[in-house]
Amino acid sequence: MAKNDITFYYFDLRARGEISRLILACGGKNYKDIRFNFEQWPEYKPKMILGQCPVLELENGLQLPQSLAVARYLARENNLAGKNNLESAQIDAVIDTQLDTYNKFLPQFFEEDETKKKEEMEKLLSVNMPILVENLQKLRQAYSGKNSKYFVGDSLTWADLFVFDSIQQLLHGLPGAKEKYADQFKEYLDPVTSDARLKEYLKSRPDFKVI
Ligand SMILES: N[C@@H](CCC(=O)N[C@@H](CS)C(=O)NCC(=O)O)C(=O)O
Repeated sequence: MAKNDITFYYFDLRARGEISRLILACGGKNYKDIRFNFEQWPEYKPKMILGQCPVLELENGLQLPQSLAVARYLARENNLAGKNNLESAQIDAVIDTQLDTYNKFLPQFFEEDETKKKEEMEKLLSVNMPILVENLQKLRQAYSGKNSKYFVGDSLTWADLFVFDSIQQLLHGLPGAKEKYADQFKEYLDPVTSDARLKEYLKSRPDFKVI
């Protein structure tokens, strides 16, 4: 590994970090993938610009926080952010639509009130997931190129990677989601799973730890 590689810091989880790892894998560039557990976090926290992670540290030491700012930067650097301004906006619309559900899902892992958590998870399954299915279909129909298997235009973008990652997390972490929705999301997962640039990373990445 070259001395001046960029460095990506995040917990040894997928959660808010995996989208950037997927983009980096797709781009094929070397980077240091620094993963830590909750016990090790106090050692890293003071070194992170906002005391939070994920953080991308560039070759010159500059730190970028905020998972989506990092992912968007990496997507642009790796030609996964659309061919023009309009495609970039369509990609953002897909991602924000996915976030409407994902941002309700992620905090449940920190919810200590088990009754509340169960209620929220049930609501996600029966109310938010059907809306997500419908909204993703609408956007895909409107933005995908003719005969394209991708969300926007005719090539893989970080919208495909984001939906792939977020759906995998939901199918894994939301009780009942796999049984109910796996078939409906298959067409969004397949183009990513079969992308040659990602095969090695998807085969070798750590398995789920909670999410
Ligand atoms: N809006 C931020 C949220 C970052 C965030 O909440 N990070 C959590 C992990 S997912 C964290 O650093 N927690 C440890 C802490 O705040 O000490 C982003 O999207 O990156």
